[in-house]
This record gives sequence, structure tokens and C-alpha cells, in this order.
Amino acid sequence: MAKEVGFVNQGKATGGDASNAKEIGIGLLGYAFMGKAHTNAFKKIPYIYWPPAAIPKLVSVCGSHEDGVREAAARYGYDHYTTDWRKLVTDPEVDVFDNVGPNNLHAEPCIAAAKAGKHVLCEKPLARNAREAKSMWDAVREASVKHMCGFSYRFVPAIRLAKEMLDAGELGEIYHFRASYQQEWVMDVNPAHVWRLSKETSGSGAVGDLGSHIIDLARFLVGEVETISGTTRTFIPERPSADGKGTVKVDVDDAFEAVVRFKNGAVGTLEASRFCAGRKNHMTFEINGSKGSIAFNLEKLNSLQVYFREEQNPQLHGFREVLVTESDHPFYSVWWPHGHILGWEHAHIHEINHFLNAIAMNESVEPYGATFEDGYKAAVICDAILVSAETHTEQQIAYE
Ligand code: SOE
Repeated sequence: MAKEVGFVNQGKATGGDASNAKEIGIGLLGYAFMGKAHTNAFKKIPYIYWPPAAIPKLVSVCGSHEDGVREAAARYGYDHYTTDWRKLVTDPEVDVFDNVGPNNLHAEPCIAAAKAGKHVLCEKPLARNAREAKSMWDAVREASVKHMCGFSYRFVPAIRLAKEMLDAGELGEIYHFRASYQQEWVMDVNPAHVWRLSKETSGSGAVGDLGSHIIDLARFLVGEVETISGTTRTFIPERPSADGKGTVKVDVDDAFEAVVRFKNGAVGTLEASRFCAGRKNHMTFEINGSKGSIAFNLEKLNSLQVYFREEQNPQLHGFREVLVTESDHPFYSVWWPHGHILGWEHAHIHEINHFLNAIAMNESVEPYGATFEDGYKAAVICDAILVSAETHTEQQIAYE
């Protein structure tokens, strides 16, 4: 049968209805950048995934500033708001606790939410360090609740395609994984000191914020890490304090470079920096195998560069750029005809739909979604980079 391509379900009534959908109450901690990205997903899921398996109900949003969180509740449509996360995680209407707060507010609220029987979604990095991350993973297992860590790039269509190609052995034996995450947003002494530049609130700098993404992709796409050797740099050691009344020392890394060995024999490099002038959100990776290579650039996220050595035409022995928008792709089919490309926000919509479906249909979050186990294992590798940089030694990766 000819494959229906492109114009599947384009607005056609499918005869379904939302009557069987499970309503899932959402309690959100935090309402800035990721609060907007997650709420955008909650609001789009019921009509993009039709008929929906789950319908998010925006129950409550929490923030430390009452004026700000009151405005966020009105803007996003949360039934009510609170400045006390302890009320949020015990709210009987809340089924899912979604933590998009700063890293120092990940562990305690998520553990309390798990103990209250809530399913837990927490933004990356899961915690400030492996010790905190492990306590969170232990808590959600103890409470037998569903859990997900927000490594949303697993839900970019081109990255899911890469995963399926690798799992199918289309690249053969993997030799290299090479990833880089480059931004530029803190190259000026201002902005004033912000939570991502403080060890107390963030745990680390580029290592945990950006490095955790590419570490998770390394594990997701290639496999477990055996050893890592790294170095870090802080290019601006002191910055104006947020209140403008003085300066504060920067006690986290601005950049890291690392060499990694995988258990399956592959080797690679990982780097992340916030001092790459001209790079806005430039996450790239390349994977080289015995049968070919693939390469990805987040700033061109609909495409995947591919090259296969068995290419018959010698003139075509080079990378081709493939647009990953076919209607039979697990993520793309609910959107538009092929070629009508997606954006950065769609990874969060796919990710959060995956989590809500896992809850509504009691399915597992893994292997395609990152769980608190993945968040913990990424934290172990982040810690190892920092220890390696501190001690100038190669670190063996071992999980508890
Ligand atoms: C800032 O570095 C940041 O917002 C990260 O925290 C996110 O995880 C990344 O997706 C975009 O950049």
C-alpha cells in the first residue's frame, strides 16, 4: 500500500473525542523560561495529540515573589498560585509535580512530592551534584511514582531518528562521539551575578547546565561512559552582585573540555562553554561509525547530516542533509505536512506528552524518556569532570 505521506490527519476529523482522556493535575514550581516552555506544552498537548490520552489541568503554580507568581497564574491559566512549595506538593488536586526551579530547589521539593505520591518531572540538571541526584532517584523509586528528568533534546525528531539508526546498527561499530554545547550569554561582566553562576544555587556552571545535555545524549545514543578526563576554566572570576552593591566571586566553571572513553570501545570529546562569541544555542554532535557518520546542529534542528560508506556513486561520497519531517516519524505525525519544520519548543511538547502518556497509560518512561536514573548518572559524570579538573587525573565512572 502506498505510504500516506505528508498530508496525514491535516485537520481531518478523526471521529475521536477527549471523553476517555485522563485529567492530570499539574503543580508547577517556577514560572520563568522553563515554566513558559512547560506550560506551552501542557496547553498544546490536548489538541495536538487528538484524541489525547491525558489532559493536563493547570492546578497551581509556585514562585518566591507573590506579585510575579500571581501574574504568572493569570497569564498561563493556573487555577491558583502559592509562594510555598510545600503547599503545592501536598495539594490533593496535583497529580504531577513539575519542578522548573533553580537547581538548589530541585532535591527537597521533588523528594517531598514523591513522598506525597505525586509523579515528578524535574528540569535538568536533576540536582547540583550526584549525591543530591541519588537521593531524588531513591525517593521516586521508594514512592513508586513516575519520574522524568528534562533532557528534552532526546525528543527532537532528528535526534530520535539518530537513536533509531544507531540502535538498528546502521552506523556499524561506533568509533567516535564528539559533542559541543556553545553559548555566549555571560561573556559580559554584566548581566549581574545570576543563579547559574553560583555553586550554591547551581552546583556547577557550564558542566551541569550545558554539559549535562551532551552527557545524556552520549549515554542515550552511544552508551555508558567508562572514564573521563576534563579541565575547566572560569574566565570572569568576579562579577557585580545582583543588588548592584558590590561584587561576588564566581565559583563555577564558565567552560569545560573533556575526553571520554565509552565501555563499548568508542572514544570522544565533550565540551561546553558560555564564552563562544556568536554562538547562541549551538549544541552539535557527530558520531562516526564503521558504516558511516551522522552529525546534528541544534540551531538547525530539523536536519540530520548523514553519510554512508556504501554509497555507490563515488561523486556522492560526502555528507547529505536530510530533513527529518516525514509523517511516519514517531513525533512528526501530529504536526504538519512534511517539510513544514518544527522549533525548539516542540521537543518539550513531545517530551511532556511522553511523560503524561506514561502516567495515563501506566507505561514506562524509559528508554526514550530520561528518568531520575539518567539524571543521577549524568550527575555522576558531571561530578567526575569537576574532580578530574581539580586533580588532573582520569576518573573512572561508577554508579552506586
Ligand atoms: C541556559 O544555558 C539554557 O537555558 C540551559 O539551561 C537549557 O538547558 C538549554 O536548553 C538552553 O540554555
